[in-house]
Amino acid sequence: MRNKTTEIALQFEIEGTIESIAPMGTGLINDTYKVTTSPGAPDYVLQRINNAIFTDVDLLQSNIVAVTDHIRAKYEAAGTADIDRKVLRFVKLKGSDKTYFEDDGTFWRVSVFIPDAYTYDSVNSEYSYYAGKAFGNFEAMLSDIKENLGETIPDFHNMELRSRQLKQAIKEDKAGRMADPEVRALVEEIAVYDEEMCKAERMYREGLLPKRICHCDTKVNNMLFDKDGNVLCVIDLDTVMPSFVFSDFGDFLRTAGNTLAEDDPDTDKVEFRMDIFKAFAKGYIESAKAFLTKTETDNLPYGAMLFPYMQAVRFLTDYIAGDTYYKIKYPDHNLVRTRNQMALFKAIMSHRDEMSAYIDSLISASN
Ligand code: GN1
Ligand code: MG
Repeated sequence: MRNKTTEIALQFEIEGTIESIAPMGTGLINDTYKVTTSPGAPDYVLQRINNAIFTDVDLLQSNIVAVTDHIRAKYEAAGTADIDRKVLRFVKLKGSDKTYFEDDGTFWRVSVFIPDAYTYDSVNSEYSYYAGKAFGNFEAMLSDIKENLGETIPDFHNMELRSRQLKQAIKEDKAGRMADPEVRALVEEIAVYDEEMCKAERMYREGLLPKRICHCDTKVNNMLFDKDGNVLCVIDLDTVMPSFVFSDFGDFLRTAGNTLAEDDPDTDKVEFRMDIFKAFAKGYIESAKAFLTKTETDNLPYGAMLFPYMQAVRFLTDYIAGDTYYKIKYPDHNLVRTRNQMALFKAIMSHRDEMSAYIDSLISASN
């Protein structure tokens, strides 16, 4: 008897015959499988979309198709080589234009697997420079997209909302975790920076800060490199939506700039790697400077601080609410993640002036 994932993969217009389907990836949200087919046919990536989080799968897939079609058209117009390695391709259902399959309340999609491509959980400064160029370029390519992209998770990176959600979780205390003095201490510490960290939303309301199409999940492992370290493409496009440029700048540095993984409990060893910051900022500004405003570049150091802070708020909210959002491997996982991200936030904050001086030097060198 065929198993479930095979049944589902067969709903899509895939080539060849399926030889095996095995779990892959380390995402905290969706479930991902590699579909290996017979020699000669491409392999595929099958994903179960977490529709508790992405509640509008139709909007999600139409965003992704709009983005990948737009990027593909740009590469075609530029005569770029190897386009199928530089932008994802989502496969349609048999006999339909749809790129997702619904099965009894679960939602699935398939994209073509890009062979000989690598993801990394940490990178050196050389790779960070390429990553900066790639994410700046991704935003630049999407700056003239005609389709109106919707917010696949409304207010995803809105710090004011994340802060309200934490307050709500504290009030409800569903898992009874507010009794823990450490949790209360973390809540107090987070509150100290709340107003300052919410400044992007205020600047937006005052008309000082634009929203642009951003990737919004620029974790270092959401980028594919070839064997020589060249960036092939950006993956995990679920959260591509209008946001502040801080999203992409900050989330890359949150993951690549940390000396530890985001859930490493040894938080005394958390440091912020300024070599990674400098290389990434240089690459990013080189490819994004044509559209970045002065307010945006002046606030990039704030963006670097905002993301570990926001992530700490989100992890702690989930811990207090009883671990309903992020996949966890042990009971305190979200608490450990919170500690780690707060340590990183403070480490980044201590480099604030140095970051600003470096960004200023990049901008003046490019004028
Ligand atoms: C989630 O799906 P994944 O693991 O790449 C999350 C990000 C967080 C990240 C923390 C839709 O990303 O926002 O930064 O975990 N994605 C969503 O590791 O919430
Ligand atoms: Mg991911």
